[in-house]
Amino acid sequence: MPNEPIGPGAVGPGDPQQEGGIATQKRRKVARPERFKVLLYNDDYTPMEFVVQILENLFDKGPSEATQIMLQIHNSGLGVAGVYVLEIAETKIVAVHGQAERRGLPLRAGIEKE
Ligand code: TYC
Repeated sequence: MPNEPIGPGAVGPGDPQQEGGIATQKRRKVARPERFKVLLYNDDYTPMEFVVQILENLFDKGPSEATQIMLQIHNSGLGVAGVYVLEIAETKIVAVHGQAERRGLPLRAGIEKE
């Protein structure tokens, strides 16, 4: 039902749709876009400082949160760097791999539906 009135109850006095000439607002169902976790994986060669930098620069984490996430990855094998709509998540992964490869580091990122 695309054009349900927003307010409760039937059209009547006080209903925005009855207020002649005033733009009325309709409820529209907008699908919430699916979101995806960007994961970082542990390895034995990437320096901890590099992972913290990636988390700060690409995933907008502060220094303390970036360090926590890096340690979580180091200790458990993987961690969530951020959650994004698909196109942004994919772009972040390309950026992680690009920066790691430029430094000759094996750091890998992946994606998982939230
Ligand atoms: N395990 C790495 C080390 O000991 C650190 C590291 C953390 C690497 C997180 C990758 O995603 C990673 N230098």
